[in-house]
Amino acid sequence: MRASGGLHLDYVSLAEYQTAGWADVLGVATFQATPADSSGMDCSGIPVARINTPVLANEPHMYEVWRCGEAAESGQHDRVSYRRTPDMLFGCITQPEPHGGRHPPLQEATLEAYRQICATLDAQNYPHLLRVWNYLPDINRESHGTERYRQFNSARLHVLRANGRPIIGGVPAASALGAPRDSPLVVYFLAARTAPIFVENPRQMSAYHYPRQYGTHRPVFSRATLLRQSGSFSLFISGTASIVGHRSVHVGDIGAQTRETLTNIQALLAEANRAAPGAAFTLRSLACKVYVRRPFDLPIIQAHLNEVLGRGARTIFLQADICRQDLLIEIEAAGIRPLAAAA
Ligand code: 3EB
Repeated sequence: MRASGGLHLDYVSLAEYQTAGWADVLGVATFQATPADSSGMDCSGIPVARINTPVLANEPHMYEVWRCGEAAESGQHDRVSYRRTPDMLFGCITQPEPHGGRHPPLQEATLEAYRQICATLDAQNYPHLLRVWNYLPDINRESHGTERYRQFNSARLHVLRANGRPIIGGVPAASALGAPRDSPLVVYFLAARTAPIFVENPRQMSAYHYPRQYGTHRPVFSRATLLRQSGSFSLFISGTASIVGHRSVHVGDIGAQTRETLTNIQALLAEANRAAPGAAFTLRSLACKVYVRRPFDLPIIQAHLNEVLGRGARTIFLQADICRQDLLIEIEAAGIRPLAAAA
């Protein structure tokens, strides 16, 4: 996915990763990382978010590589490793859960991670969070009387509000998935100096308005964000699932959940195309990351996706728990379209 001079995204295998050029890489996320990978900064100064989710269907180790098409500069702000261009910053933080503290351990880790992210953005002057990826160990487990995903939501909302950032409306696109027990919390993100357009899905209630039954602290994310920059439109679609309104639908039916998820993404694409005239985002122009709760569902999921996306699609499949127990699949996506197409 390459737009002249602008941002682009590739999913590559270990072999491709090892032979790739580095000059314009902004940041990397690795899935089921090899033991040789280390989180934080790798030897070439590129920030690497190391996530322990098993890779399904693709090669065993996959690399999500964000390139910026220009020279970039690396840095470290406390625990946040980052790399930046004049317009954009990629950062990542790995935060183990502390022993002790006023709040449950995952909540403490999330408070710390988001404080560090906000401090980095303030110090480097990239005010606009575009996209945040959150990987929470054991996301569905209850502890201290609440589900760990809710502990995360409480901390995320708290820090963003305390930092003077919006908690409804102008909030980043996001994903929040499970990681294996005993993994650290890993958060990586893209931020910009230009504000994005915030896109909601007419088929779904905005997550920041969800009723309290999903937790007293609402999930702070937009369904998608759209950035016009460096000759292209970049579209970041949040983790999207089989939710209509605020309810999970097709409980227990992986085929129907997959179709509903794709219908939701289609609805978001229609909204994005209204906001970005001429960009003509289509399902086939996206790079997709598919989170699968139960590996044995993969053949059904792939059959549906092949129909809609075509076989050549840039798609990776990861085993991960979804933040609601009744959801079996979640799909996130990114698309980059040259502005020239907007003529
Ligand atoms: C949903 O639509 C499914 O808490 O950051 C998707 C994307 C979901 C992001 C988050 C949660 C998050 O509510 C879950």
